[in-house]
Amino acid sequence: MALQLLPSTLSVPKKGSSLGAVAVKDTAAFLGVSNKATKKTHAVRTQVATAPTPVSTSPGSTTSSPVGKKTLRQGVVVITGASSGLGLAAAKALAETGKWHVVMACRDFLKASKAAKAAGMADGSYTVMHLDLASLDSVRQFVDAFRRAEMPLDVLVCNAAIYRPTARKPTFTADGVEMSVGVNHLGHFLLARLLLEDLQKSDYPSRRLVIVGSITGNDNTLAGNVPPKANLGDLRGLAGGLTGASGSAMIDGDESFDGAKAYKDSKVCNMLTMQEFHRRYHEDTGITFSSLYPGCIATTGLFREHIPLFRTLFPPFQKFVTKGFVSEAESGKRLAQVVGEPSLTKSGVYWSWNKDSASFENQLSQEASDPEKARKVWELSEKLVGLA
Ligand code: NDP
Ligand code: PMR
Repeated sequence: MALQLLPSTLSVPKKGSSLGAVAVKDTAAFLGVSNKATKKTHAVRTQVATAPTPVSTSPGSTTSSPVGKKTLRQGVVVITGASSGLGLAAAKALAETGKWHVVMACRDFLKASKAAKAAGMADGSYTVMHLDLASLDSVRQFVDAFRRAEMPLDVLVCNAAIYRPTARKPTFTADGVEMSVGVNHLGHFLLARLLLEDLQKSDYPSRRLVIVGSITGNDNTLAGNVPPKANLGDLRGLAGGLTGASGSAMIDGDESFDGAKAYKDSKVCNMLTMQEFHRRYHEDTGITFSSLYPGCIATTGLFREHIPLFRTLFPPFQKFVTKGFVSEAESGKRLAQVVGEPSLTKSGVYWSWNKDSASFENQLSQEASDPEKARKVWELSEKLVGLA
């Protein structure tokens, strides 16, 4: 684990406990890159870390032009799972604008660093920080490390996911919860709940929490009707902790494990969580809560566990038959819009794009928009991550 490889090399400024109400372990995996501020209009603080790549930059919270006129400072966006696919493409698209400093929150530190470099992201436009969503301790450590790095938080993107379509048996997170729901939903749920207070503190004009959803969790579409269909049932499995050992590893309580369904169920949880955040916090905080279906990015690492034949046929099938295919670069631009476009500030929306790549507010399926289910998922999730 990156945390075991890197902690002694770290030198992140420590802050008082005022920033965090949550008890966390004093371990952080923070590594910086580059040291050059690029845009005159963005005040950028430079911070030196005694890590293998020694220097990182982070945006300051105040800005003013030489004539004293206020200008928009560089925003800070945290993207989970930015080491490949959609997350990496969005990180690149945002960093390239010069308007965003991207915190790549990744489980494999070296992979993320290499991916950023290979993608041509400029030194100083991003920071890689360790986050393993399969461990609630790691989530809390990430929050602690992020706070000690003294960057503002303007936008959080919950993007990381795993998909285990061929798994016949469940695997489990460090906390003993079925892996797909543990990583895709519960890890993000804790992360978003903890970082909400940081989003609230931000002085950025449009603060956002984006949770990536998917068409395959929506059975009001053809794609969402491909078996196995998402179905959370009465949530009895989630209530039982998804431990598998003493009960079910599936949210609906089904005794038999289905990796593809577990993924789709987790996506329903993602979309329900976004809406519940909206209902609970939008009015009081002004934060925009949104989800999206970025299109079918059939070439990403998400399908790494699928059978080879699927991986060969899936991209042409999506390109030429369903015509739902999008490139990683295009999907990255879409997610970047949800992060920063002034026209996409509406809260509670599940964004999609039409064939001309124009965004529109999409309809969620009945289950993925059921407020009662969203409330129950929220309350059960709180218990499972130790917030209630
Ligand atoms: P990728 O596999 O390319 O990216 C997933 C990312 O999540 C990787 O960076 C991966 O890290 C990271 N990740 C996995 N497990 C963990 C963990 N335990 N802790 C931290 N990070 C983790 O897939 P995509 O880019 O396709 O998926 C991104 C999002 O897009 C997901 O939410 C997915 O549900 C959604 N989506 C994808 C679609 C598609 O067609 N591909 C369609 C609709 C939605 P690592 O690099 O180390 O493996
Ligand atoms: Mg699907 C318009 C039709 C459409 C779209 C947009 C998708 C997207 N898919 C469509 C149709 C079909 N798919 C049809 C008709 C079939 C039966 C042949 C089909 C099959 C299929 C499989 C086996 N599709 C898949 C799989 C997967 O394993 C992928 C999945 O469910 O991953 C969870 C998948 C997907 N199809 C999509 C998208 C976006 C996916 C990946 C999804 C995701 O991350 O949610």
